[in-house]
Amino acid sequence: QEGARVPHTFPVPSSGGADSPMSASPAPKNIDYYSKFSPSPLSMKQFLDFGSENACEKTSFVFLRQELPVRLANIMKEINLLPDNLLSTPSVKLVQSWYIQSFQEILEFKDKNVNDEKVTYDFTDTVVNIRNRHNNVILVMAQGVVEYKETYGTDPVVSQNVQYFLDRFYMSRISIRMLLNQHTLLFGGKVKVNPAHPKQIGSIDPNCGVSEIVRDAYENARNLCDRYYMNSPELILEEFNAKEDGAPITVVYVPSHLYHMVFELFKNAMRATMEQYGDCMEYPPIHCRIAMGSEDLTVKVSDRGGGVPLRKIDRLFTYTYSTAPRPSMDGARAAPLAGYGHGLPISRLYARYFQGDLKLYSLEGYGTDAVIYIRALSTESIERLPVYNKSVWKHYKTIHEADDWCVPSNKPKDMTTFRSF
Ligand code: W6P
Repeated sequence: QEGARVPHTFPVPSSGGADSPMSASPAPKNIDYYSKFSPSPLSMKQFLDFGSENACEKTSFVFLRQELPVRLANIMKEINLLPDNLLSTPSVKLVQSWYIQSFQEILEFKDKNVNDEKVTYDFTDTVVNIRNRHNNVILVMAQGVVEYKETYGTDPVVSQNVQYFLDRFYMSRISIRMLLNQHTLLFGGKVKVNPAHPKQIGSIDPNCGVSEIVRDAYENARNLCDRYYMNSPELILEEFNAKEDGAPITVVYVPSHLYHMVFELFKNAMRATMEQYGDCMEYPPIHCRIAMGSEDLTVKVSDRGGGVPLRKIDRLFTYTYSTAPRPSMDGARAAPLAGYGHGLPISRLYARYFQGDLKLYSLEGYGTDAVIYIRALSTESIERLPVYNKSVWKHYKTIHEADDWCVPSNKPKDMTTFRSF
């Protein structure tokens, strides 16, 4: 990997943080070192192999004590490229201190003996602690964006950089948590099998039943909808299996990721429907179509909630747009059904993580189709990971020049100048 070696100063958490003094820490040098490696994307098959009979905790340990510092360092170098105003918010500083702490905890295992059971046991313990330390990262980063907006307003260039950064940062986080989860689920207990999901390999279900997850997500979204609106639209679910006519559609996938995405789509579809039909007693149902083809597994959620004009679709995926300066929620009432928080952009990252996607197609005045694309073949389901290099640096530091398209004007042009008579 050819990386841009740009001079940068390593920020010292000004508020002290809970961690060791940074001046005595070898972290910056080690971050530089590990950030020069590219992360190694794993395929579904490789994840499953870690859970198979012949794989062991030692193999996973040796892989993770290298791969986790690489993934952490790659994204930590990118945090340093954020605009100073954002980098210096207490929220971003706090998140940054968590990354430094976790990075150092993993490095402790660098020269430890693989065959010492105490070492591998302590490692698994450290992995659990790291995962817990980072539980609130999304919440705290969202606060950082709010703090920034309240202080500096919204600048389109900053907004674009924040979008680019958070998409990569959250994708990195999804991937790191996937590694942490697989390790603890496979090696954290006495046995590899999870009693609640005996057929899963860690968090992966080799026969993930799509319609079950869709129904589950619908029922839970419907519960929220009923509580908030006193009513909810019905679900019409259809399956089209082109691979095996009539057979239930299954895929090698992480059920919790699929659930997260469809739950988010149902909440949005329900809210649009309920807001569109006000106090009517009847609501148009939400359609869900699941199709299995040779390349794609597609899940489409369609509502008749009035749709969104094309001009406003991008906003639904924009972190700086959807982070409202704290919705004034009166504590007595339930949380709103869909917060326009970071739910949609993060759902799209889950889809992209294994080479899929999430798209919205809206017909303003009618309704919206939200579509999740998932790779049908597990050989094509490979982690999509951000890497720190020169072009990343360019992305943050390029001076944005004038646009190369005309600005549409509402003012009618004075055509008299062109009159030919
Ligand atoms: C809308 C807006 C939206 C976002 C995501 C999914 C469905 C819908 N429907 O009106």
